[in-house]
Amino acid sequence: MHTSGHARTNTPSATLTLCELADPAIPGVESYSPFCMKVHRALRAADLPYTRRHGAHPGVFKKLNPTGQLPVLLIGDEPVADSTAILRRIEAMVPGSMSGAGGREAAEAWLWEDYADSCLNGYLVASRWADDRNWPSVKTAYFNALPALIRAVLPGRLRSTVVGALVARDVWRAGPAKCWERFEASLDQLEVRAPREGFWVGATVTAADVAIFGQLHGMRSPLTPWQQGQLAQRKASRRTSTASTPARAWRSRRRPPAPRDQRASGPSGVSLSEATPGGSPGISSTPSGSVTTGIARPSLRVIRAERAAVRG
Ligand SMILES: N[C@@H](CCC(=O)N[C@@H](CS)C(=O)NCC(=O)O)C(=O)O
Repeated sequence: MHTSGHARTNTPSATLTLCELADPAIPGVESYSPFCMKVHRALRAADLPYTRRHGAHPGVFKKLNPTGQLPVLLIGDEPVADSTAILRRIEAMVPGSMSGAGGREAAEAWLWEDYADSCLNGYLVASRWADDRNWPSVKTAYFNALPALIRAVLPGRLRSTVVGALVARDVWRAGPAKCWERFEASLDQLEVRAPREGFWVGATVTAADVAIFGQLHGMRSPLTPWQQGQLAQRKASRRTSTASTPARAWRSRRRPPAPRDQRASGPSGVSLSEATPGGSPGISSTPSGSVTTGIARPSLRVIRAERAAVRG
């Protein structure tokens, strides 16, 4: 039964298959790819059941996407590449699921989505590929399965290319200290921008929530402990009671069942409400404390009390 409250049109009779990289087997992290994670959450927000297809590297799906990138969503046999295009198709299948109430709200949602995919993604890529503190664990996680000879050469080469691109994008040009200073300033601004009620741009989940979540949550993995710590600090500062919150109401109203293969694989059985509900995707804390992802809205009353205390 459809429970999300969105009016479905053009719902595909075709099956949906998400082509992606391996599941890292970390609870609540379906993928190390922030773009794949974003699509997981978008499909779940829209109540669209899907199955997963994994490849060892993005090139495995090159026939489906000539740019060689993931994710690709197969709608029946039709490949839809690029997370933004996929979210647009989800919106077409389930109107309102990604664009909210439309008009200005939709415009805001897609602008924030672009901000997450470009600006926040720069920090995520820098944290994994450029930051010397994280590179050893990233290298192990990404490349350990390769034959020794390839492992000795490929990671370093790829790293130089990725860091070069980060410099060209001005993410890493002024060096690590400046990059992480800007990152912290961005987190401060996002936290101030977080709405007191509802979701990032309105009363329902939009593309903004899933996109911001994908990038910030991608920095909460053990691969990037310092960045994880930065996010956790904010989470801790807003941790609250288990009182009923909009997020909890949303969860009971809208949580879609996990796809069959996800239930089987375990680690992705985390509810979307941990991922996207309003307030601050990726910044504010979960009210229950039982959730590792910390995105659900805390009690507004407690936040206000905390803020008042800080100001005092
Ligand atoms: N704009 C694309 C970006 C996707 C992307 O960067 N995917 C990465 C995995 S996180 C990838 O496939 N990288 C391989 C490559 O760029 O060759 C989207 O939104 O889907």
